[in-house]
Amino acid sequence: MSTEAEVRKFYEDGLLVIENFIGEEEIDEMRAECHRLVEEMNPAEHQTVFSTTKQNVLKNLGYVDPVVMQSMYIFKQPNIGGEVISHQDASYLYCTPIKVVGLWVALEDATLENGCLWYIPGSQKGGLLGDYRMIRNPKPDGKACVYIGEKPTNDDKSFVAAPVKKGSLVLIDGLVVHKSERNMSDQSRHIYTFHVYDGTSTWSDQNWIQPTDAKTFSHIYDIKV
Ligand SMILES: O=C(O)CCC(=O)C(=O)O
Repeated sequence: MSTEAEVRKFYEDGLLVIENFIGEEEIDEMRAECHRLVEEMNPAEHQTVFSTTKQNVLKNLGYVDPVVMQSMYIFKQPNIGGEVISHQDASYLYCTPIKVVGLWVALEDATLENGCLWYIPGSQKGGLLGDYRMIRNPKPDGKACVYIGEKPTNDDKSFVAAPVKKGSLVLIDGLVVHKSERNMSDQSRHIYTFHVYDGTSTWSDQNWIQPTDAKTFSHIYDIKV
């Protein structure tokens, strides 16, 4: 993200596509690394393997102390890759004030057929809809997490597709409503995503994910590359 126009567009829409964010070599490395992790994985030993310091994207969004609290490799396999229902990331990754962003990197082309992202432009401006949140269950009734607030409903017609080319970065505001459809095609849709909050906000101790001694959250500006 290099121009003010891009920053403005992100604030306006809640989602921004930055093409050619990573190149073929990095894509191949990430795919190989993710496949290795899946084969050999001991989750306690791994933190995110991807660093964004090169393009300092988060500085341009005004993040003072960007903290990575989770990362995911999503395979969305041909014909069987499931849908991700519409949601706001802040329902799951809550902090006050809410300052959360997802950095979603396409490791393959993401198309209408293989389950690209869809989002409601500007929906981030409405705040956390219904104050809907998933929290750690305060009751000892066997469920790890429960939902509080009112589950929002979204009009399917308001969603806009965001198909992108391999190597693109998609910035997703923690409050923008987004989803992805099932992969009904013969092409996989591999992506790597990680979520960041600003360490100047207070991470909710009700969130399902918490830093532990064994696995602390990563402060991006402290990562040595
Ligand atoms: O890639 C997808 O299918 C959904 C990803 C998503 O919802 C997210 O990264 O917040």
